[in-house]
Amino acid sequence: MTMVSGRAASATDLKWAVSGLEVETPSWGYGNSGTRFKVFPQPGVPRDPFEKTEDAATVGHYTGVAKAIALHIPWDRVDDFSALAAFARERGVKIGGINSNTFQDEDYKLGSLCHPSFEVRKKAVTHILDCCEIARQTGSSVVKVWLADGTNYPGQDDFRARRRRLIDSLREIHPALPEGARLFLEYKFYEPAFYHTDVQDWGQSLSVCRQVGERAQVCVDTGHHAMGANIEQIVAILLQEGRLGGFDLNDKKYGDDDLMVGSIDPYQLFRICHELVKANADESDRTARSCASEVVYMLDQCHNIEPKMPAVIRSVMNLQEAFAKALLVDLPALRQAQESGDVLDANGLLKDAYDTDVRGLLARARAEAGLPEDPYRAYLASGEQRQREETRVGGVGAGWQ
Ligand code: AFD
Ligand code: MN
Repeated sequence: MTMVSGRAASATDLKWAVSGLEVETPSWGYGNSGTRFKVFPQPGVPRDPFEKTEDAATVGHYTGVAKAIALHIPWDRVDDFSALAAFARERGVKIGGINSNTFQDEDYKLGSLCHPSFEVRKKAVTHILDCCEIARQTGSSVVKVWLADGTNYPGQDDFRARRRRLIDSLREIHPALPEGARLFLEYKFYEPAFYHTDVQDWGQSLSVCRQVGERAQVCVDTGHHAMGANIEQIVAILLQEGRLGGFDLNDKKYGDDDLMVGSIDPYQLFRICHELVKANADESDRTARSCASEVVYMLDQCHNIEPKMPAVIRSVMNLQEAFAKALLVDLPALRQAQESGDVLDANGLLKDAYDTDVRGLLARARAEAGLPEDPYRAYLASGEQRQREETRVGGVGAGWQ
């Protein structure tokens, strides 16, 4: 039995994980995906952004918390983005972050915003300015920049020249953000560049964001770190700096595997959620508290061999479980144990919360909110998967094009 401030934990303690948390699901998580070796197409996948939005709405219906779909441009380009946003709203979904794509055009072979050629940099800046305009039309509050930019060989280009180009390019984009919107700069340890990546870690992203402007923040993709990186420590520092914009959530065993969040290392996911819950409750650190309250939680996963919809629903539930456990940490007792140097008690308080099986409490909280107690099983029992596979016949399943 987990005690929270001297009493047994209840569904109320973790209610936020069922009716406060907001999760964005990625449009590309519903389409066909794979690795450089093979894409295994699946029956029933959406064929356009409208059908992707329908899938996102279904996930929102079953989970109650995933009521936004993140778009990827040009994969999700439509003639009228305002119409797509209206279509989404009619189904209880909003358009989330607009993810730019400066990594698939032939011109971007040697980079985009960091490219040696002014013309190529201009093309990339124009694309991201277009993403800012799309965000304005959809009412999105995030424009996301992830750069594949880097080099494959020592001597190929100059590190400082590339960073200068990046900062100058982003300084052109920052003023074009819609009112109230933010620019997320996402880092990645390596791949597709193999010698260096221009925005490789949290420090590089943070230092560039600081030079670009107040609305530039860091996006932490949980699969984008060197082995053994302490991600929860990175999260705590970015919160303290007021520059944690959001997460691209997934899990990994070795690389940028884009596996279901919480499926490989749920204890790490819990420790990350604990930093967010702690910051949200920290009266002594207004910057971290304010930053934590505006963090965007987006799944950035690819379901290459498993059926897409159940995988997305399962992922949302994994995140809810991690947050539910984090909400059970007895923070006053933890702070007291930390301040008194009681190592084992402090660790025990965290581990007790993590070891709590919260599935029953979550089921109760969902029932009280009028939601299926087990969204994953409810979806499987609904027959919706078969219906998708029977009705979505013909056309071309969406993918990375
Ligand atoms: C790829 C990149 C990165 C980015 C995502 C969407 O590694 O995670 O956020 O595509 O553009 O997964
Ligand atoms: Mn990502």
